[in-house]
Amino acid sequence: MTKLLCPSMMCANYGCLGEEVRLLEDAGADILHIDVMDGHFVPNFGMGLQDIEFITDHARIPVDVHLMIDQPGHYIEKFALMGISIMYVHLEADQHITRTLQSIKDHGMKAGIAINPGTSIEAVKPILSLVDYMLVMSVNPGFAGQKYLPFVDEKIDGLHTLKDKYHFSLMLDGSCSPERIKILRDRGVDGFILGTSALFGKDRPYKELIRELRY
Ligand code: S6P
Ligand code: MG
Repeated sequence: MTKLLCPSMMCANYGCLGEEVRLLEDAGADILHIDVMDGHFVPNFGMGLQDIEFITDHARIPVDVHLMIDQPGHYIEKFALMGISIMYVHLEADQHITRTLQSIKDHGMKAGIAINPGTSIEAVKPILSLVDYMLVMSVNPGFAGQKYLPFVDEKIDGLHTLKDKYHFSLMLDGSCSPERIKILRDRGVDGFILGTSALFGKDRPYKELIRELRY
């Protein structure tokens, strides 16, 4: 299976967001990744509903939202109406995670669960049968441009062994450099969120960078 390459739109140039979407699609990106932060679950803000709507209006490829907010279940209907394909909620941010995951599916979206670097496999295992996409954070959520936390590798190996039983795609978010993508693809990661480590701020065309990341 080819890996999923998902540009993180919080790293894009907001001055020409429509053009950025077009260039990323032309470059062969698979899914546009939108980080949503409430200044409470994580110490940062962004992106707003109007930004998300702008992107879903312009995009021809699937768009996901990564909700780094408390009580993400309150926004399911809104995101479904906007045409979001995958809704990631943080295990640590929701008191009723199974209800939220089921409701995401009932609204026609794919259910994604995100876990912080310090959250264990044991904590997420009971709900894996409800999950379509499992997003492992390899940096503390909230900011781009951070250093990879190497202890997360062990969790990736553990989740890899559970993929066949529970049928989810294993995704990685945080400091996904070209070198790391190569190594972790062979260790069972299906998709990578591309930020400043692999794609943005490189002064090279997205098309070229994404072509190189395919191999
Ligand atoms: C971080 C957020 C991510 C970042 C991405 C940045 O909280 O969820 O999606 O935008 O990880 O990538 P990089 O390569 O700059 O670390
Ligand atoms: Mg993210």
